[in-house]
Amino acid sequence: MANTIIGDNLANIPWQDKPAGCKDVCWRYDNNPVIARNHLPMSNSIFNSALVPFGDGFAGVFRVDSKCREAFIHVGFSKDGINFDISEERIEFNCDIEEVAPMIEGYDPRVCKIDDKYYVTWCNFYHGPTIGIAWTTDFKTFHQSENAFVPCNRNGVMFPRKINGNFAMLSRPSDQGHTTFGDIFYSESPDMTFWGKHRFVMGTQGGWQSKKIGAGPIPIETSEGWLLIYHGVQYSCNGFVYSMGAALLDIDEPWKVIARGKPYILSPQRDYECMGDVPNVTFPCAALTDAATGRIAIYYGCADTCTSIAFCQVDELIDYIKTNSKV
Ligand code: BMA
Repeated sequence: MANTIIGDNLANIPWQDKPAGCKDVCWRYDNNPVIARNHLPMSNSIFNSALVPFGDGFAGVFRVDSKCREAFIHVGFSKDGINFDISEERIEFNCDIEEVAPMIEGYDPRVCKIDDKYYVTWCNFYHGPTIGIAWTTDFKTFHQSENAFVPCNRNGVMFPRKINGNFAMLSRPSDQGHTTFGDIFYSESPDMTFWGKHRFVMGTQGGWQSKKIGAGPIPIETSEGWLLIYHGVQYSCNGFVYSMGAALLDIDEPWKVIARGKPYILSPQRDYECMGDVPNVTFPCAALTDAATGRIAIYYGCADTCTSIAFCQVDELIDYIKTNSKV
């Protein structure tokens, strides 16, 4: 089969077939959102969250903004990837590094399994936003490491295996505020502490991705390269609009872009994507994949308020990127 996912099978991936007559490459779960803003009594909103297969179900890290409007990361579990049991308490990271330990804020987590560890990366605060890192094996105890970069940086997204013998991460240098610029960069580390070999991957283009871009889910290894789903931002008279796009990166040198879809794959169009605390935001942070069928389920935050799922098929998505590519 052409255009295949290189990875595990996931028979229990949440899935709905593309609706008859749908002409889009990516389609929404018809019972979105799957996590409501008031899922927890203390939550103002739950969005931009990440999920991985764990045991016979799923585990994840969730961005929960409280009714005090403070953002932290909470752990959660799901049997089916659709119904969630999320902790009311934020994760207390074990950290013996005095300068890193105080958790002032944490948001937009990703989770990446490498060998027997699940690495969580998130937007941490250390004199500005930067990339926090922790690992767990059981989603009970989380060990926090050094922050990856000096501030300001957001959207740290790890690759699911070492590249050239090193851990690898995408990130997006930013500023203290609601950054009006942003390109995706690549870095490597031999030990998850010292990061270097920084490479430019890709920058803004026209239209929906003209203001800034940032990596979304953990890149998906395919026969055609790393499949990167990312967010792109346009500045309109109503403020920022966050859509989703996709690109293919070279397997051995992932800073080299093989193909990049010029049109978006999903943009804020439904009421739950257009109305909320920050209108017009679709922000992908995780993707489940099934190598056997080529199915992909994307988890994305909606309007900085709730969490939804969209589906696509790997071969169709890769064809779409290649046919509509502008590198
Ligand atoms: C970014 C982050 C995201 C958020 C997005 C849209 O800068 O704060 O958490 O979803 O803006 O508000």
